[in-house]
Amino acid sequence: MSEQKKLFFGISLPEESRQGIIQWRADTFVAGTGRPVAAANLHLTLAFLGEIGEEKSRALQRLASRIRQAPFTLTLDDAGHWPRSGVVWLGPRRSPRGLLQLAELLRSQAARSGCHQSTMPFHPHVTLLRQATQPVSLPPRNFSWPFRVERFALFQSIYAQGRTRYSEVAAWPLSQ
Ligand code: 2AM
Repeated sequence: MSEQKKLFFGISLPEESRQGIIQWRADTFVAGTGRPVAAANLHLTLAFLGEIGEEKSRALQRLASRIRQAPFTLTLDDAGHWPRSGVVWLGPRRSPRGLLQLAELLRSQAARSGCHQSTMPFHPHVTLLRQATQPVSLPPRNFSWPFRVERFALFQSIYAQGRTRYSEVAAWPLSQ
């Protein structure tokens, strides 16, 4: 059997937005609120695939390469806390149609290939803090990070020496 890898489709954030966000996070949340996600790991998941083998990964990459969609602007201007999963997140108050279409397509292709998809509605988010299980005081919604999304990627989640990092396996441009 081929080696299994933990994979997901997602969008990475531009370096400038990442730096702005981690500075804002440090200024906004008191130390000990949770475990901060490393700047390089800030991303938005479109479709989680879980542990899959090479053959399924290649089939999903072929399908992803055929997606024809225009770029869109994503504005991170909302924040929230999910106490059960211990996640503090940033997301858009209004999701661009292009983002929802792209996630819907990737999620349905994943489901048809046997990758279980959560029955919960897709809630686009960038995880900022993990293990935040105590009540969190959320900041006023006076922040906004807009950026252009011109590509999406398949990432591998690699856990080594107590750290998780996400490595890009392949990426595709958004262009019609
Ligand atoms: P999270 O940030 O909300 O934890 C890599 O693990 C990425 O896949 C993370 O963005 C994570 O979301 C997401 N992820 C992990 N397990 C998942 C699952 N079972 N369903 C949906 N997304 C998942």
